[in-house]
Amino acid sequence: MSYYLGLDSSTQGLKAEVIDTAAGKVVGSFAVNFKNDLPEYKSPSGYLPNDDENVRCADPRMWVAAMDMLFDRMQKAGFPMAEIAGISGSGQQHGSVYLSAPITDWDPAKTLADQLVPILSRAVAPIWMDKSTDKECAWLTEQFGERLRRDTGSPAIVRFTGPQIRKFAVTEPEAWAKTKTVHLVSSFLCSVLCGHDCPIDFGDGAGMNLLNLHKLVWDPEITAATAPDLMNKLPPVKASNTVAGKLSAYFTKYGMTAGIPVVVWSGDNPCSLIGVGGGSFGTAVISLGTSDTFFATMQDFVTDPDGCGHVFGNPAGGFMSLICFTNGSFAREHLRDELGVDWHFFDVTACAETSPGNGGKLMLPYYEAENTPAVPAGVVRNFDPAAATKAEQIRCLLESQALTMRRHSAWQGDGSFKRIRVTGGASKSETFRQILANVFQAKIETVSVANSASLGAAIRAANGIEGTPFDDLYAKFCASASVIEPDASLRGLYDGMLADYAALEAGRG
Ligand code: XUL
Repeated sequence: MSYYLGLDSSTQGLKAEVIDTAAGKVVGSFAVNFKNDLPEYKSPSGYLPNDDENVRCADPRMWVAAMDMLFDRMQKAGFPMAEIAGISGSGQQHGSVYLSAPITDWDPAKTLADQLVPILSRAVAPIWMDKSTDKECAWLTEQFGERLRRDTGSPAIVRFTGPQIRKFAVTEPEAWAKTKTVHLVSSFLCSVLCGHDCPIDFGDGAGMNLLNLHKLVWDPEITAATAPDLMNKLPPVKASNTVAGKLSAYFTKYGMTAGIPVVVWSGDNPCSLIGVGGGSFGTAVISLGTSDTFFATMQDFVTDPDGCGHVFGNPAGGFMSLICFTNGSFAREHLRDELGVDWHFFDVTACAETSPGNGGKLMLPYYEAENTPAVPAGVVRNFDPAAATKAEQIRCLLESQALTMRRHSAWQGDGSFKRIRVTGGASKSETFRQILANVFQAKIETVSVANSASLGAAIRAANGIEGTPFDDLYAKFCASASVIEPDASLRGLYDGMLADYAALEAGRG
């Protein structure tokens, strides 16, 4: 048997991707959407309504109800469930589930959601969209300063699990005292599959402000300061290829085989790195969405001195970075509307009418408050837009976006990425891909992977269980659809513009 199931529990729903490693193809894709399929949980966007817009919590019963529904759907669709030889998964990062008792095996006569209720010490699970822990972040920063970033890979971050745990422990001490285990979304759902508590992997564990990435253990001082007795409430932390357990007999009601291996789950970003075939050293991935996200493999553990980028474990070994640029397609759409042009003009004509470097025009495209660097909204240009053509303004935005990505990923070693895989809506623009190739002086590859997190989870299952090397699996499932080479003659031009961009950014501060 060579079918491996990858699950992805995201903010919006639960997805499944099944791969056949012998045939080298995806043999099944299934999904449950919280809004459409589980309206009874009143979480159309994946979280419960709250008067405080900084609070974003989900109902963990919804996540397990989605699991029952998804497997039922797969079985009813006639999918050969018994062929599945192993499973792994991907979870939205940072979210936490609080349990008052160990997970024990499930009764197939009842639903998972009903059986979860008695063991929840907290009815809700804060998710990555929660921004309500400013106070806790300030406190942890006061205690540990730069050490937090240097040792856990990130400064104190509001959505990260450590500050979230602290908020719960401080505001609800009785419920905290009753809590026996704090799981991440990933380790929680892995535990649900196995019918017992499972470890957290290095990939997702690194998004907690608790894991010492030099030693790959929970940091004793930071953990102790975060919440009383936290060390005893955290699951063990393990490498991402660890087999966590065997599938519980509960799932035989969906035609699955009890006892098949389950590989520890990881976070959605670590799984996506694998799913787009980006897990080998020297590769970066740029996902061009509403926000642009840059993530890359790292051989050694280094951190961003500016504190904007994060470091997680790379499921293929070593580390990965994650840097989020808030003004991605948000800025591109804004400028396109402002100029009143269509996407063809934006993506094709504008760059054909202008030339690389664009006479040195640069902008800080902060149409909304930016994450990287952390600054409030406010667009800054080194030229007068009224005196520039529409085409020049568009090239300026695209070149500036490529330059800010290069500048703020340089802490991993400027020029160390020889291959960048691009995904997301704006990756369709060949012009933007050529600009990225020239600015980074790297080969830009597109990949036609629809569900990178669930595919990455399936690939991780195959690697962890069959032992098939990641590179072989990438060749089968994540081949590049197109390649653009950099124009080496433009290296000097963009090196110079990078320095000018840094100066413009410094001038703003
Ligand atoms: C990463 C992050 C998000 C979530 C989304 O730090 O917060 O990408 O993982 O699911």
